[in-house]
Amino acid sequence: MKILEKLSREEAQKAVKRPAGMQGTSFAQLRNSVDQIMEQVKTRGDKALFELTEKLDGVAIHSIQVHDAEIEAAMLLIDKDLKKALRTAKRNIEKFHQSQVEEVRKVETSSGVTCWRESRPIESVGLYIPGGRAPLISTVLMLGVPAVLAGCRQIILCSPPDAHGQIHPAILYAASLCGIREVYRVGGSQAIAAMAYGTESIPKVDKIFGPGNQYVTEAKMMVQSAGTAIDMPAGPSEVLVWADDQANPDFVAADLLAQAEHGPDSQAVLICESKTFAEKVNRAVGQQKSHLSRESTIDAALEHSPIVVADRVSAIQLINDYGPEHLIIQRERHHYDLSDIQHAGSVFVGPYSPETAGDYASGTNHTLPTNGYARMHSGVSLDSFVKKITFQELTQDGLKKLSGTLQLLADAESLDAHRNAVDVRLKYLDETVNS
Ligand code: HSO
Ligand code: ZN
Repeated sequence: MKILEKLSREEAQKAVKRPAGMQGTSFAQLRNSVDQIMEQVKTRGDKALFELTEKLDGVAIHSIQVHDAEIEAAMLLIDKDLKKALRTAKRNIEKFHQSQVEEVRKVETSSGVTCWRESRPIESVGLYIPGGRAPLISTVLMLGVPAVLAGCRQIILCSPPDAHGQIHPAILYAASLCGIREVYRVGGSQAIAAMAYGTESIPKVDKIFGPGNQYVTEAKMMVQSAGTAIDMPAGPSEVLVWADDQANPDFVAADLLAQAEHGPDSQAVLICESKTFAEKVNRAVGQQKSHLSRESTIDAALEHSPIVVADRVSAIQLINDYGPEHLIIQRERHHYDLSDIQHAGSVFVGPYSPETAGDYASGTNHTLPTNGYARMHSGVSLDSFVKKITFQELTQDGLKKLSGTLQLLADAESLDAHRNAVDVRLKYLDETVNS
């Protein structure tokens, strides 16, 4: 990794600039083909899904929904230790997300005026789980667990079929562990279209969750502007490790590599205190990498992943300017203050908190804002699956006391029907109390 020293704030920002995604004509082409796919699914439903799956995934499927018998069969294919690991992960994720349930707090804002807020589940949600080289089994839990805890009435899952028309058995197992039985073998932007518009087989949902490639992301952006909610705009995964000279270079290198294996467009940035430490990490990266299977992906990712040598003040500035999806702090306790961290998706504190823990099983959610969106977005949580309704109740006295304020504001906005809604009540109270 390239080591950069003595950078100004602007130079540092430039050094960690995320690799540009698709632009110009290739982006226009992508948008155009997603647009066509969406239109086909919208107008021709299941028929289009069968055709597109054959054309794009290269497999002729006979049914879109995965049958119960297939789910049962998948159970038998999973190793018992993997089942146990998934159950452990699920338990921790459940515990942490359960703790996010907010109790209802009634607040008397002024005498006789009570306001409160209650959560209600989003009725129907669609979870998208990418297939491909690495089946994201853990993402099933990260989305399924909070959806079930929130009480969503309908939870469906779409994932692309493999060359035999099957969904990876571990994905099916994880889904059924969460209690999700409605699984569809459809992937790509056609899956997003199906969940947004509904087809004969796939119900239309209110909100779509889950990661995916550029086609999936573009489709999610399109349905969002047409009225279906989405979790967040997804981009390539990223990590920023902030280390001091006392950190273990092997740990730091391992965390950078774990991120880099996600994809050639991933980014793994290190901020440290000295060139000597940076060089140690570079050596450790080289050593560990040679034992890893995705060496070429890692190499591609590390191409745009620098090591920035910076003091504490500049480091904090750069972290907050960048807004990393994952921030790992490998510094002695007196070398950082968590309240300085303003923008990050999820923070891993101390040498024994690798991102891998949060990716799989510590309990936090791994669906996080990328691409600097941590500056204004949160990761997926229980809140992502509910919406909140506000309530209020005013007593006779409460309304009387607030009436002057209401009347004045209604007058100021020249909305006399608003004022009237207060006046008729005051008049009624006056007449009944005085009679
Ligand atoms: N690091 C990814 C999540 C993940 N890692 C899934 C492994 N499996 C985005 O937070
Ligand atoms: Zn990961």
